Amino acid sequence: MSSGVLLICGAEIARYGFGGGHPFGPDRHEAFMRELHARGLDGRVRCGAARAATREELESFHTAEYIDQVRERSAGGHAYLDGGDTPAWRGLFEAASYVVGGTLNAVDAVMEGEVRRAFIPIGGLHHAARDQAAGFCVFNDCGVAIEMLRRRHGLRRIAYVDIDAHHGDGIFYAFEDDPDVLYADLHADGRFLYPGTGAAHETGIGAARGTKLNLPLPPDADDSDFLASWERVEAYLRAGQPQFILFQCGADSVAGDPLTSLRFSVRAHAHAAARLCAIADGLGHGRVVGMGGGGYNRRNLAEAWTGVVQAFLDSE
Ligand code: V1S
Ligand code: ZN
Repeated sequence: MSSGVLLICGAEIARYGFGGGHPFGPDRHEAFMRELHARGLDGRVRCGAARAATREELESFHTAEYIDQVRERSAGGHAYLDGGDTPAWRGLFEAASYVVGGTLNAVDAVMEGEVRRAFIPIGGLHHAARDQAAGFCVFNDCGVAIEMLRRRHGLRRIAYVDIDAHHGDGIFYAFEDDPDVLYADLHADGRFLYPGTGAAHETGIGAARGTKLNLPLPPDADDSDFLASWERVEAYLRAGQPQFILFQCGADSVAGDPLTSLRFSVRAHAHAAARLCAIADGLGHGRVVGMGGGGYNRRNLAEAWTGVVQAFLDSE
């Protein structure tokens, strides 16, 4: 078994974001990289650049019509891809394709045994649907990763774990009827926060009925609420025995985020990362890929995500 942690970073993914004071600004990558350097962790990880996802890879999750629409609107600029959260700009199609390619690089490196863990800060774009942009998310890198883990790497049971403050609706509804996609999501109760979904009774449909774990929290939930729900995530994963764990570790669940009112400390993110590594190791494969997700307070995202990378390194 190989060791080491791969970090996908660089200008290709840093460009993904929106200017003009939008919360998902392109400065988020730099905020994270500075903290990684300040903690001396940049020299302890292997760094890799992202590549652009191919059309075929994008089509594993998204519809051809939607991909064309993103290309056209982003070439034209100046329009929203959704109801007002996700502005199009010239170059957005390419930037969004690099985020997907970066997550696929991370997944491929883990599957090829080069590393056991990998992290991509500008990834985890969990709101994009197969045919629609939503909530700052153009292409759903997590969804493409799940599809490619199956098609390219032949895996069947894949776990998606999400502690971003917002419910991961793009993933949840895309795989709602698939019992082999394990889904565990801690988020602020949808009655109080976008996208309004992810109630506890949403456990999957059809063959997957009763197999998904949505854990909505009160809008001001703190670390003790997090830990109580997290116990259920661990039990769920141990019972489900996934062959790969994707971890969307949005830092907007940390106290002080301008978009949400959850009050986790950054210790929650490090704890979740450490426990996921222990679970993956216990299952005999050790495969964990972290994706940064949301987080709009720059200090918080820098501390939460470096905490995740530190936990990945400590688990080696
Ligand atoms: N929550 C929240 C939120 N805040 C904003 C927002 C704030 C300032 C801006 F200049 C632009 C947008 N939008 C929202 C949400 C979408 C949140 C997406 C989170 C993404 C993630 O962290 O989970 C993963 C990367 N959208 C809404 O609440 C919808 C509106 C209802 C309000 C905002 N207007 C702009 C569109 C409609
Ligand atoms: Zn979020």
